[in-house]
Amino acid sequence: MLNKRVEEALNAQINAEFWSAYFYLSMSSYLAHAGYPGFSKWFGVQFKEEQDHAQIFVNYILSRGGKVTLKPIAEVKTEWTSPLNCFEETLAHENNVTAMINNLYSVALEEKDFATQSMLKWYIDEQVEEEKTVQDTIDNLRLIKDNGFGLYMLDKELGARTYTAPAQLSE
Ligand code: OFO
Repeated sequence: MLNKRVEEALNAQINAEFWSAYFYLSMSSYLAHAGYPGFSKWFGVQFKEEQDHAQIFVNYILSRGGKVTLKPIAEVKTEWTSPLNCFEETLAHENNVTAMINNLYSVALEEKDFATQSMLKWYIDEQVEEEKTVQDTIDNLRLIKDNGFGLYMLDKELGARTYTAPAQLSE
């Protein structure tokens, strides 16, 4: 049976993951409208991954006999100033998500919930990867600045990103 405090923290994280999905769908839409199909596609994949993150938490709560409680998803912004601005805000957001996952892990530690600690390890590793990819893209965009050809090439490169379902959801 799932500890109540852990259950509450996991439910809060489901809401945060759906907010992330909503945030990235909004960025994807902004970038498509601004004429960057590749960056838009990259954020479209991000949108799907965030829904997966939420789904994995839902499945996990249910597998432990817990109750899933879905709360309203807060509004997201719809305007940015450039692809760089989008990636900078993405990094700031992912830093916050990392802090939330770390906090969740602390709750599981305090409550001696070893199964939750074990499942959270995947998220901890995932955050390292997310932050690195976004930081690398920010570095590239800062080098390129307003160079049209550079932006065109990076847009093409990031547009090659494809979605793969995580192992936990692929059966
Ligand atoms: Fe769910 O990792 Fe990004 O937010």
